[in-house]
Formats: sequence, C-alpha cells, structure tokens
Amino acid sequence: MPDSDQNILNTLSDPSSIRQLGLNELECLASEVRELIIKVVSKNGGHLAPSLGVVDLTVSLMNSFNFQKDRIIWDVGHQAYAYKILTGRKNRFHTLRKMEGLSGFPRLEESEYDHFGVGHSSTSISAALGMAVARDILQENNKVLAVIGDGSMTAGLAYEGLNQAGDLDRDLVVILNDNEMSISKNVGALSSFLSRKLSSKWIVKFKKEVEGWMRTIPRIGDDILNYARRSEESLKGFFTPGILFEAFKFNYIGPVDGHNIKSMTQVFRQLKDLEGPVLVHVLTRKGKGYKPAEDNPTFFHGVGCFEPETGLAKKAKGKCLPSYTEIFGNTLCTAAEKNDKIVAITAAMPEGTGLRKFSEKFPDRFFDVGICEQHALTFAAGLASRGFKPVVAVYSTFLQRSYDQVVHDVCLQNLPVTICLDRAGIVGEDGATHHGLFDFSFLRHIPNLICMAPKDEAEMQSMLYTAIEHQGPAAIRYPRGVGVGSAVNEKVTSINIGEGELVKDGDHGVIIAIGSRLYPALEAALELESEGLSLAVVNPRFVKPLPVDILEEIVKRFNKVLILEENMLAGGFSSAVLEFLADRDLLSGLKIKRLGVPDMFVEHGTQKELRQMLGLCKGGIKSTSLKFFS
Ligand SMILES: Cc1ncc(C[n+]2csc(CCOP(=O)(O)OP(=O)(O)O)c2C)c(N)n1
Repeated sequence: MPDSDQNILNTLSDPSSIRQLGLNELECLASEVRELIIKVVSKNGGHLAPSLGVVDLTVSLMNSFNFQKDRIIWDVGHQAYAYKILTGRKNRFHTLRKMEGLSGFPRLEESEYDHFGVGHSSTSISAALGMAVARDILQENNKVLAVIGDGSMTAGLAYEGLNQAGDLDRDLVVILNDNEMSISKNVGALSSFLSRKLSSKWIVKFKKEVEGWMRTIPRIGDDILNYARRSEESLKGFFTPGILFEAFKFNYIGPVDGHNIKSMTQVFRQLKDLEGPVLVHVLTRKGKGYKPAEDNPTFFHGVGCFEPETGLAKKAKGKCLPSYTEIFGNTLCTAAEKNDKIVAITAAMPEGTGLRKFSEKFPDRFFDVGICEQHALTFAAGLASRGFKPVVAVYSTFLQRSYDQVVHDVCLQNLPVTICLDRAGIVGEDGATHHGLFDFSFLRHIPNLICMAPKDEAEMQSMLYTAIEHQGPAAIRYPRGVGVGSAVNEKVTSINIGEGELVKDGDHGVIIAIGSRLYPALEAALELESEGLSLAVVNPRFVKPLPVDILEEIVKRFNKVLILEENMLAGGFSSAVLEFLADRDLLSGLKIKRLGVPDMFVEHGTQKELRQMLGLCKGGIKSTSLKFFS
C-alpha cells in the first residue's frame, strides 16, 4: 500500500520527474491525483468517471514515456484530467471548465503536452497515424500513442484509422482503454467480442479441445490451425480480441490490468523496442477509486456539482424545471403510444438525449447504435424507406458528423426522418468542441428538409408532432437545459409549417428572434417599452421554410429590423432572412442589424457568461436595441 503521508504530487518538479519514481511512489501519486480530481470536479462539474478510470494508466504512461518528445492523443479527451494535472497544470486545475480557465479537453493552445485537440470521439487513431507518418518523413525518433475507449471503438472512423495504419506499417501504439462502458453500457457486437476476456486456464483447455476438433475437419482443418498458430500465442490470440486487431496487422498485447501500475509499466517499457503498429488492450474500471462513481458510472460520466463525501448531486437553486431533454423524451413516449411506426435512435446517448424512458417502454422500437452518428442517419433512412417514422435524437455538435447522410440518404430521397438536435446553441462548460452553433447553417440549404427552433417547451412539443406528421425530413433544434417553464401540453397539436407569430406588437421597430433567443428578446422589449422604446417581437419558428408572410408584413411596417439567433451569423437564420429580402427586392429603405455568433470559435464558460459575452442575453439585446432603434 502507498504511504499516505507522502506527498508526491506537490513535490514533483516537472513532468519528467515521474520517470524517476518507484512503484510505491507511483501508486501514491495516483491516489493523490484521484483525490484532486474528485475535489475539483465536485465543485466545477466534469467528466469524473472516465478520468478516474485512467489515473493508473496515465501515471504508468508518464513513467514510461517522455511526452515532451513522444506524442499522445487522448480520444474524446474527457478522461485527460490526470494527464493535465501531471503535465504542469496542477496549480490551475481548480479552474477546470471555468471561463478563461483550463479546458475540459486537451487543447493545442493550452499546453505543449497537448498534442492534438479533441472532444468528438474516435479521432485518435487517424490523428496519431498522421503524426507517425510526419515523424517518419521528418526522420525524427519518437513514439506516437492513441488512447481510445471501447465506446469510441464503435465508430467507423476508428477502423478507417486502423485500416490504414495496418497497411502503412508505421510505428504506432494504440492503447484500448476497455471499461465495457460508453456513457452507458457499451453496445454492439464488437463490445461483446471485446468482453471475451479468457482466462489462461480456460484457454489451455479450450485450445486442446479446439485443436482436436479442427484436425477432424477434412482438408481445411490443418490450414485453419496453422493460421491460428501464426497469430499471437497461437489460440489465445485467435480466440480473444487479438484476432480482430491482428486482422488489421496490429501486434496485439493484452489484456493488461489497467489498475496494476507494475504490469502496465512493464508492458510499456517493452513497447520501446517493438516496431510497427501495436495495440495494447488495457482493462479499467470507470470511476475507479471513488465508490459512488464506480457504482454509478453513467451518472458520474459527466456530472454537475456534487457532495464529495456522499456523491449526492448538489441541488440547483430556485425552481426545478424539467429540461428540454426530459420534455422531449416524455412527449415522444406519448406520441409513440398512439403511433406504432415511431422508432427512436440514439448514438450512444440514451440518457443525454432523453431516450432512456422510451427504451424501457418500447424496447423493440429503440436503437442505440453506438457512437455512430453517420450510421444512425442512414439506418433511420432505411427504416423510413419501409414506412417507419424514425426519430434520431442527437446533440447538435455530433450531427456535424452526419452531414452527408442527412443530405444523401435522408433529404435527397425525401424520407420522413425526424432529427431532434439537443444542446443546440451555446452549451457552456464543455466549450468549443461541444457548442451547437453550426446547425442552422449546415441544414437550412438542404432541399426537402424543414428546420425549426421552438421558443419554449410547449412549442418544442408541437414541433415534434409537426415533424412526425410531416411526410418528409424535419429537424428541430433546442437548447441545453431548462426552458422558461411554459406549461407543457398534455394534448399536443402540430403547427403550420412555415408560419411565424407576432408575440408583441410595437411602433418603433421589430426584433425577430429565433428559438431560445425569443424570450430574452421579449423581456428586453418589455423593459424598453416602459422606457419609451416600443418594439415588436416576432417568433419566426422556422428557418426553413421561412415564415415569409410575417416577414413581408413586418418589413412593410418597420424600417429597422434586429435579427437574433444563437448560431453562427454566417449562413444562419439572419442570412436566410437577408437572402429572402434581397430576392423579393424588399431591402431598400430597410436597416438591418444581426446579433449572433461572429466568425470565431466560442470557448468554455457558463451558458450565462458566454451569452453575455456575445450580447445574446437580455442585457445585450437591450443595449444593442437602444443603440440601433433610438
Ligand atoms: C462523435 C461523438 N459522439 C458522441 C460523443 C459523446 N461522448 C463523449 S464520451 C462518450 C463515451 C465514450 O466511451 P469510451 O470511449 O469507452 O470512453 P469512456 O468514457 O468509457 O472512458 C460519448 C458517447 C462524442 N464525444 N463524440
């Protein structure tokens, strides 16, 4: 057992000193790092369970490699907290996920030890291979490592990387961090294959039986046996996960206990002398070392503030409203009771997208496809082509992966797939990789697709019904978190496609605010009314088709229009309005101001802070309005 009086973490002079530590000190260091992670994440929120699961692995890697020279890519990067702490960021770790503080993910700009920016899954093998090829061209001498989880191995992109890596035969290490979990339990045939961790005793017995059986197969039995023998440790490699990676021409090592620092450092040291692509299969436990997280790794995957002693979530102040996600999940269940053609699809996020309840109520109509957003859309298109009504619930940022599938498989064939984009707009602390700021821009130009954004929860319900009734593809985007608390409908009715609404009339000008920006605009307008500035407020509801009737009407009445959206200004909703007005020759005499996200990536911070920074909160809208309309 490590000596609890030692304080290794505080005495580390720099990351390279970890290479000098003995086993006892490394174990001690790992428990100190765990403690710090729990302390900070309990206050700031963050990806606790994935990070705790790889503390021993991180310490072992830092002891065995020199990451000033060697390169490492943490897939997704949500598990890299220990790496941040051990690579010179311990003193800033308390700022994790705070505005201007450390990012929750590795970032090139943040540290010379972060070799590649991450956030979306399954990029590590491809990026590592690129670095390995660059190293060889530059005739440098270093190791390149990709650390990828078993959940992230469900994505096709990971296999595209493996495929080329095996072919190029470069010196590359892939570490498969297998905890049998994605955010929830991992899914798919691959996951059951990986979990076949055969004990040595069992293998010996199995080997004898199988060898005997193979010999009895006329002609081909001996050939198969010879092939099996050629693979790592003959039948062990043939009948364990090794066979998969050996097929990609990787040398398979494992499984290795990912909480045994001694075993891991021994394996990693051997890697120094091995050339070509190698895959080390490491078994870890998500949440390791913190009982509440070990017991409930899904809850602690990405968690808000909690009491470190008990693991209980800290209650948010004020009224506790249901989130958009929850309301979406409940509304879909109600719709699915009446319509047995509705099927629901998630890409590894049944909790995050609110589909858990649906999965329990309608297990035969629910599909978790793994971290496979591209497949999710084409799979949905297949179902739709046979008369079903697939509803794909996905975070806006992850739909970016499926752009071609939306165009080519869904919209080109005008198939009635409903895409529900959760976490659209500013998402907050997860930052630049996770904001959903591009969807209006990458969806609104696709023929056949209707695209809408509700002002509140009740309107989101109506839009879901509208999408399901619609005979073609439809997308609905709604924000992270709670809405304004509008009464949720028991009996939901659909809305007319392409129809906007005037929510407040005025005399001096008009604000058109789409989706989550409607209420802040309305509040700003109500306050301004009492200050003598009378503004109309329009809820356009649709980005495509645009609510042309109300747009035409208001530009005839007003000569100043402020347009608001929580999306990139380039190609978003306000661009659509400008295009429409130009095409109809309605721009002359009109002054238009647009508020949205300018040409920049928005970093991390709370949703409130970021909206304030962008001028998209009530205060910002008020001050812009005062300047623009007065
Ligand atoms: C393209 C994409 N889709 C979805 C996610 C959301 N997501 C973050 S982590 C995660 C699970 C990753 O599982 P695994 O790779 O096994 O890592 P673990 O959390 O178990 O350590 C998912 C689905 C993502 N980051 N990227």
